[in-house]
Amino acid sequence: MKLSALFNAFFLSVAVMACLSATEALANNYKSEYKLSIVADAQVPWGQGAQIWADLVKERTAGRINIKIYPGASLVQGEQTREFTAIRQGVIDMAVGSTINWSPQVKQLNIFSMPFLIPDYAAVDALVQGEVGRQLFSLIDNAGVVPLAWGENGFRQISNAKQPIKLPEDMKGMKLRVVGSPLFLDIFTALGAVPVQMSWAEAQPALAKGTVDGQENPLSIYLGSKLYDAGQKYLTLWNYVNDPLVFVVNKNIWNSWTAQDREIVRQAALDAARQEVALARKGFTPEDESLLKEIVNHGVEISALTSDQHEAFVKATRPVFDKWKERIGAALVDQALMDIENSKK
Ligand code: X2X
Repeated sequence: MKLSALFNAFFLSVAVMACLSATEALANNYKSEYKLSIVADAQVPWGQGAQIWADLVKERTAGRINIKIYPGASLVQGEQTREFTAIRQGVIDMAVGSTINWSPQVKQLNIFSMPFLIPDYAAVDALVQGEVGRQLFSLIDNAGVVPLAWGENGFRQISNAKQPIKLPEDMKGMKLRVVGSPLFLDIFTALGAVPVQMSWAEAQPALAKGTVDGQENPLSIYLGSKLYDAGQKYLTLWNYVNDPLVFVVNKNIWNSWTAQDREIVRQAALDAARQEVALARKGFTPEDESLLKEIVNHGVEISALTSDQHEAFVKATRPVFDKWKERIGAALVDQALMDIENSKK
């Protein structure tokens, strides 16, 4: 063999070895499956958005990152207010999570559950895409979880099996299921109802059995979970809080990926989130009421509030707003109020 051929063979084998070690590094660092948690069921927009993210990532990484979705908060045995801690600790690799469920750990996330703070979609967008969203992402990041994109569960509307709710007195003594997040106890206690904390997994059978009278959730969840079949025949559209979702990755998992793959996962989260928000709003807007009509067709009585009725709810929950403004941080709440005001212009 000529010397040059020998050199070529040598360089080739070094190159092959380098390639192999890169593949091995990938094989060693990358898991065969990444567990992605959602609290909702798979078929609602929240679950569809998670699936879109998983599919985009798989396609764009040529299968290097393979994500499996675990609905119903099953990775934390249904205990949805433990989800954030489980992501931080690495029990969960990734999630599309509700700000409500993570607010016990990151108290500023309660801002979206401030009663009657957020009037419409323009206001939601102004908050999550603006300074408030940036500050919340940096708090989530400081808590050890990498936030990538904002999605949406939706405006939460109240349903019950007893009677139409148009004023606070209509819910007096009503047993209403709420998520295990303290702000919700305060809101419904102030309104004269009896809030009962339980997970979403427990809530669905409890509603069907009539152990509780009502619940509050976005219409996509109401419809997706067929709550009209669980006796929830009265629905009030009051837009009292909005429930954004956050697409996140555990920090160690994030750091285990190459820079190129991180960028792919981030971009896929942004793309999936945009589609998810559109799905969550579809059929429930003044331009397209198709899903609202579908709910009516199931024999549900829908109430919208007059401005006086709306005011009665705002007034009754004002002390709760003031108390939680201090807890969340007055500066952040004032920033939100300013951004919402500007979104009206
Ligand atoms: O538990 C709920 O109500 C749900 C599914 O909307 C959340 O996870 C916040």
